[in-house]
Amino acid sequence: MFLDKIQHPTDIQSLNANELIELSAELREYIIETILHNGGHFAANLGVIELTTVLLNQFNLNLDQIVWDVGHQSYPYKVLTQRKEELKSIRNFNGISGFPKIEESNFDHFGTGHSSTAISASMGMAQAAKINNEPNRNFIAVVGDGALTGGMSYEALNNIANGNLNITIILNDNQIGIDPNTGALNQHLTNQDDAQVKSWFEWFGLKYTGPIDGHNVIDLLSAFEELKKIQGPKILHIKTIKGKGYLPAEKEQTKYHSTNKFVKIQPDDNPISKKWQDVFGEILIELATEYTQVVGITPAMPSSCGMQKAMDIFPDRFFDVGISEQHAVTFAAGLATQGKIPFVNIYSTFLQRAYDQIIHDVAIQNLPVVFCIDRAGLVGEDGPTHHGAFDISFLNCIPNIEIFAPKNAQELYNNLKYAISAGKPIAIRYPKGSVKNDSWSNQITKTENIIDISNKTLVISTGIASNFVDAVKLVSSTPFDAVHINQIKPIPQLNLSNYSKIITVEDGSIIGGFGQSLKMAHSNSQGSWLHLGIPDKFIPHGNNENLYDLAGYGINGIVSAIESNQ
Ligand SMILES: Cc1ncc(C[n+]2csc(CCOP(=O)(O)OP(=O)(O)O)c2C)c(N)n1
Ligand SMILES: [Mg+2]
Repeated sequence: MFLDKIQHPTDIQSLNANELIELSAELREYIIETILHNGGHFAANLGVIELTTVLLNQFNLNLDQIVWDVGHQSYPYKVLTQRKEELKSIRNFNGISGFPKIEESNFDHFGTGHSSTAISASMGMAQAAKINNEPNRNFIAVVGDGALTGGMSYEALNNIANGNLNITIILNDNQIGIDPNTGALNQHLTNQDDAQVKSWFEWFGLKYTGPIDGHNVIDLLSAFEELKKIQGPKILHIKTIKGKGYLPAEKEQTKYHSTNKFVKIQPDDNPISKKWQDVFGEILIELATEYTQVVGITPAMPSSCGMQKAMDIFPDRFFDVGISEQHAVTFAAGLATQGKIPFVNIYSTFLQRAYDQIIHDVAIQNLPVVFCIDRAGLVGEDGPTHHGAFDISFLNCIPNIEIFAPKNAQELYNNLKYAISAGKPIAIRYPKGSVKNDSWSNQITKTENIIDISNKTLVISTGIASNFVDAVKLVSSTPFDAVHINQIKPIPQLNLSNYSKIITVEDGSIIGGFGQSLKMAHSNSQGSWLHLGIPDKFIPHGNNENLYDLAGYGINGIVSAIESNQ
């Protein structure tokens, strides 16, 4: 057993080829066993086992640094860098993160989670080393073929030849992202246009090596021996198989991208309820059937956001544009100028990438783009890089946009349908997980914001936070009035004159969020205000129930806010 003997990653530097092959086999077995049991990103990790062992054999982590793009494939690296036992707790509350994280380990040299940052980050590191006159240090960016489709990668490549930096890009070409990749780059990679791929990278000023078999330790070793002799920026193109060594994952790579949803055997908290993205996908097909102007865009998330079926039915009107949130939004804006009604579906956390496009291309021109913001609010195990904490706050200050937060499937339908005739930008945010009431009809029932005045305390909530408040009604010994608000912007005017205490609850950042804007719109109300939501800190990863409590707006937090004397 080699795996158990590794105390420090530099121990791997002394292993020979056969020992590295053995270590890889042990590592693969350990990852398969642990992650199938615990859940987590799966297939991508199996594809980089040999790469990881060889990288740690060839480079010296006391000097050299590695940036894993997206970072969902960093599990083997975590195991080999003193976190073997901790892998068993990966993504759990108080366990290690599912992504590289600077505060977790000295060997995590740069935190990732969102894609296409690795080339820029390692260029920054290499530039600093150059300024510090440290010519012997190597900086390595491991980038997937999916991550290479993201705009930041191109911006970095455009600068990479400046300054002769000591940087090595590893293109981990497994010919898939979560779903099959799209676009010209992917086509060249898939068609194995090796000469074209080589000349494309050389055109940016990179020395190109490859493609080689990324599961062949001997080939990897000799490629690195040669690469290390080359000064300046260079790229090693490796071909790998996502899910390598676990046949079901090799066969169904999308399904096995992340295993907690599919493989792990655990009772779902509400197995009969549909997921928000599935309800979204079904409503989208209904609306696209009824309204031919409806078009749809997803940046690289067709399965996860529920748009795949619409893409299959309407291949001319629904588009997967690859990891390109900025392009997705401006592409939608262009479509909208021509009378189309684009439904652009982007997770809250990834929409952060397209902030200027929302303002400059959509809102200023008051174009009817519908932002379908999935995974809004806390997302559990993926943690702070993926929590959808900020969308209400960052959209609230943009003129022309209306913002909605449905609490159930009917409201999601109402909001999506309204967006078709609104004639302006609409944002509809909904969370990860199951929908509490997952049926809808095409008879719109309008939410009236009626408050049945009978108590001194009023709880005002939006989105799924209103479901939390419904649960509180069943357990709180102190009576209170409650109202659910579906439309966050423009914020509604409520009659609050009866209340001495007003509590707002939202699954989003307090600063600039729903509660604060409600308070601002009711500046002459007499009651005291208390805002529950995500406080001014980054919430860690873990089970959402724990995280809601930690953030203070879980059922316990709402009950104690109601019962406190303030
Ligand atoms: C900015 C951004 N958009 C979307 C995602 C969601 N996402 C996570 S992994 C992934 C696919 C990455 O594909 P690739 O780089 O080829 O890695 P592989 O899983 O194939 O190893 C996507 C789209 C993300 N992490 N960041
Ligand atoms: Mg890939």
